[in-house]
Amino acid sequence: MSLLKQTTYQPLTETTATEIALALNLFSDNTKLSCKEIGDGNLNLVFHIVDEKNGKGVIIKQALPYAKVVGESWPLTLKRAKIEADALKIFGSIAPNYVPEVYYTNDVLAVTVMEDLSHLLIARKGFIKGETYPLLSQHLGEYLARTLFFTSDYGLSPSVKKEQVQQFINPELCKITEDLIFTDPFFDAETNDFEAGLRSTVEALWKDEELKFHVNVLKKSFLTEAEVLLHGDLHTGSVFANDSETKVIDPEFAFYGPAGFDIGQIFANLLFQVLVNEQKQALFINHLETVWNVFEEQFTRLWNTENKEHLALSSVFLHYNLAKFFEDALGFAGCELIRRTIGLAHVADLDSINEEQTRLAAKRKTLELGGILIKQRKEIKNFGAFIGTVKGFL
Ligand code: SR1
Ligand code: MG
Repeated sequence: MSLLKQTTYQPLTETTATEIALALNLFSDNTKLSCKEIGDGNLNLVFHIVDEKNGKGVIIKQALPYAKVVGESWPLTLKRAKIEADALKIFGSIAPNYVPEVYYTNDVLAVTVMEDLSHLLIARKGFIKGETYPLLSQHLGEYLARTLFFTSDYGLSPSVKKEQVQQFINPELCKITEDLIFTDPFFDAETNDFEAGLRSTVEALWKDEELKFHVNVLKKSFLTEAEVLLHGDLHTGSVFANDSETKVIDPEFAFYGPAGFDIGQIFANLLFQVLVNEQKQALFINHLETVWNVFEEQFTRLWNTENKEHLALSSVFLHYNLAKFFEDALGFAGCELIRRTIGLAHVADLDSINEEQTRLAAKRKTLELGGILIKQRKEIKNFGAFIGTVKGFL
């Protein structure tokens, strides 16, 4: 039976992934295809299939029934493939320049076939190699403004908004975030992973009651505020880029949550470069500023021109929302800085620093800055004050 008609899940191999590409008529007959599994993320298989004659390719992504980063002992719903494909379609309709095109989905096999982005590089890897991607922050600011406005109560009709909230109930993936970002790094949890040289700093963090209060407040916002459809895992490993293009991938953590969460994850993942990339600090500060300025400017334009809620057309209410997004983003960025330093899922920006004392010093800075952003987010009223705080660590 054709794989595409199967009624039970099976993990793909390079051979069966190629069969799918052929069955979907994505390539001309009799052409020679090559296929390689290239997934290096924490959760999924990713097959890159290329027509050897003309170099044209597709990506076949398949969810595994467990978290690859840990192994089969951590089962994980296959429904996340549908969440991801549905989110790609919605984000693609709102921000087509910044999202890969989806060609085909299969819920039984938990498969999404999509645009080949192999001419681009994962932004985090590019940064570590020395790339700077001059347009990345302009593009991310626009992506954030469009996706966060057009999925909000101000960009959707009330009924469609509620249908989408329901469609993107994503309990298992949200639980991962609840645990790995908002809970485990703040006590002696088994999932934590940090170097012995950080123990005293980490133990001090576990005893910081003020910090834990604020993390609880942020976690409550994540649990309860269905403001916008979030990507939900918007770090620089979820962004493909080159000097002219930017594409946001992997929204399997998508759900309705607080807008500041996506913005905060972008802030934090750019901050890693600000803190570790001494030669390019100014450039990455500039990226941070551009993300926020473009987001603010374009969100404001959409608010004033596309708003579905007549009563909301007030500059005071717009500024109330923007200030809330900014404050939340700082807090969520702080949580991301901390969890990527001592939690289960690390970032290469820090871990690839070879010299131990330099690496530990960088990690102490991300922990301290994370704590300050969480605790002082209400006092850091604007972008200038945010960068002033960051500069205290350079
Ligand atoms: C078990 S998943 C670990 C992390 O990888 C994903 O990309 C998310 O960031 C998650 O927290
Ligand atoms: Mg991912």
